[in-house]
Amino acid sequence: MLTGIALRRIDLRGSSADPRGALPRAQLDVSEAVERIRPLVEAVHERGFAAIAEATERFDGVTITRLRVPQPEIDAAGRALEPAVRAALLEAIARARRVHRDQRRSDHTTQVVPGGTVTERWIPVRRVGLYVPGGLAVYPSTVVMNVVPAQEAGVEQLVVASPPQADNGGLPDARVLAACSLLGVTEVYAVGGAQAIAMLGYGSDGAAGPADRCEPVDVITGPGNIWVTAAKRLLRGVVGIDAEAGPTEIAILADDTADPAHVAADLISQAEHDPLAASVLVTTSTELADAVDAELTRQVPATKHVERITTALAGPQSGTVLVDDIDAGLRVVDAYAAEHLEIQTRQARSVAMRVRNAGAVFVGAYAPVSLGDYCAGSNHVLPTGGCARHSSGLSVQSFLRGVHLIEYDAPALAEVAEHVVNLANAEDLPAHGQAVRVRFPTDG
Ligand code: HSO
Ligand code: ZN
Repeated sequence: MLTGIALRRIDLRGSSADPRGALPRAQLDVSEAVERIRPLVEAVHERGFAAIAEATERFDGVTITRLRVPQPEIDAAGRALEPAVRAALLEAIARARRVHRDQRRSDHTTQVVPGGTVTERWIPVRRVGLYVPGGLAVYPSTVVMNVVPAQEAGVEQLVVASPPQADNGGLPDARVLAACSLLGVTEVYAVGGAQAIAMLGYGSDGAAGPADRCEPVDVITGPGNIWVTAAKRLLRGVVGIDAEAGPTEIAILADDTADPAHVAADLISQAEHDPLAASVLVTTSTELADAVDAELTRQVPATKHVERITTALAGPQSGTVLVDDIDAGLRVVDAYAAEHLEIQTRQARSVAMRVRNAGAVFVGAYAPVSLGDYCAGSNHVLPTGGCARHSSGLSVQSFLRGVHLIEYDAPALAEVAEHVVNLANAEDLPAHGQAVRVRFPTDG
């Protein structure tokens, strides 16, 4: 028999101190994980398939005889997909496509002076590796969230990697393969964890001849557990990496107008991902805080994944923070920089517009995080662990590089030559100035 569930309370009322140190936060040490994962990443770099197969045996309990999923398996998964899930995925794809299509950027030329222009070209990277996790749950929706922005950015080669499932004959989950099929992704590898990130970053030989090898990619995106996150951090620089997207987080800023049943359901929804998931309520109302605890006590036992959810809600990463007013609440949520932030207050939109740090902001009573997880059109690959302070969620921009095209004619260069020479001399780099002067020889 479960006793009551109450989120740990942190009372910041009456305090004007920086809330940062007082907030719930997971004790994840990615830097330590980086050191633990380094030998595996190096082994994949050096020994390719053999090292990937060993790691897969050890961590996934699956013996692999090839890396790549044969096309007929992807097609078959697409055909076998349940109609209701197919319809839902197609709706999710259509909505995500509309939002991400609007993110596309066009080249822009600035005329700096007559005869001198700078054009910014937006060029997609050529080849990307999209990681789709498959541990406690399987994530066809994450295929959508990775693939749609890459396609809208114009990336030529999209590669999906997802862990082999013992109960699917060593293939990735059938719904993940089906999502690949719906999106037209043909290059799929049955490899997960840190070994998948290393394979994508360095490339690898395969077991079944040249058709089974994986060429290195230019950018790796997608969420994952601490090992995947650590491997991505290790590979940064070898390839481009999106934001660190680790165990999921939800923060809810609520006042006394919020419905405690909704707040509790939303906190539970993200706790369902992982015992390390974080659910944080920030509120001006002790009545709401009490009512949410009562709702958690009522709702949690009725969920499918009671243990996982209870562990997440009881962990040091979860809790209720009491604040004096919405201004103080905004300071707390900015300091926390949640992956997902819900605003359930009076005038929710104007409060939301004052948020500085969050991966995505869900406004009002009818925009729960789970809408954004699947069907809002927004992206669900978002920065966690405070990274929303400096990083954005996945978007078309994640797959583009802005490249300047500099075009000056002779008079335009001549006009600014003296400034270049003077700056070059000031930096004691006179050959820089000379490279301009040489174009304008003077007599004597
Ligand atoms: N909340 C997760 C995404 C997800 N939820 C996928 C369900 N499926 C991280 O944003
Ligand atoms: Zn979710």
